[in-house]
Amino acid sequence: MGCLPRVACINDLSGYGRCSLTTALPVLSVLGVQACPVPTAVLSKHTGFSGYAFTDLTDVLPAYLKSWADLHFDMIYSGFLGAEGQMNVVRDFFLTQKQQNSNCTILLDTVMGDDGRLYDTYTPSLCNAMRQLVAYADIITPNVTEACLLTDTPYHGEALHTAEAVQLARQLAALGCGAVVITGIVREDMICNMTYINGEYTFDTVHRTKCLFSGTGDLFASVLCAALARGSRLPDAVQTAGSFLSAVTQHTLQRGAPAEEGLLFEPLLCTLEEYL
Ligand code: PXL
Repeated sequence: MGCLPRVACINDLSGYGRCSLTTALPVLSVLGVQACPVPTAVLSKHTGFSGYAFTDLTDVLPAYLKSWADLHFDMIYSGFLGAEGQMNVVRDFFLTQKQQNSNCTILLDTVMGDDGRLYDTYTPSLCNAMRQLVAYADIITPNVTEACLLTDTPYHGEALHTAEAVQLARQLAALGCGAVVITGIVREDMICNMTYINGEYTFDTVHRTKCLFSGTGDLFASVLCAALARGSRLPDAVQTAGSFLSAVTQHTLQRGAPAEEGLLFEPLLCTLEEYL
């Protein structure tokens, strides 16, 4: 009684560049959700910048998560993994939390790449580890690039016909997750996020800006996570995330910020609750 929704956030800490934990923590906090970070790697700046320093925290994770065995989380939100060896410890954490609380929702943001390319530190075996984790998730949020990677589908851009998107979602669901949200499907001047649950799908459509900002997927998944932790249904949480992202993207463009700075979400954080 009296507790806030509590979420374990498995993700990297990038000191510069808005992404991963530096996005997830403020978004969850501003919506009144307790965010508990599990850092998978520490980077001086995200991998889109040159010359970043990278420390893999695989060796830190077993003791870190073991010490959390007596804690209960309403959700686990997992994103960027530092190395293939993190897969087993993350999977075991999913399983122990589910055992303690079958209502614990596991949101797996299958972070691997964007715009047809893998992120710098992602190897084929790390992608394979991500594919295996999908079976333990309630909800996954791949972008089009990641949906293609996970299903071994040739990538031909972010524009997908409905039939192609449904086919991808069906194949992703067959990997063993509960629900699939394919993000960033391009339709002319619109962006669609598709929610697929038990063979049923809905598209949420928002205005598209042509500029690609780094960390967009992380902001989407973080808002989605916070809305779900606050009790929203999945299609409503997708709508909340899509609308907020659209507002933040337009704000960022208006300010003329360079794309590598990512989305300038800070000035709009205080409005996020209005999107629920
Ligand atoms: O936005 C995804 C992401 C997360 N974490 C790190 C990254 C990226 C994308 O470049 O480099 C470290």
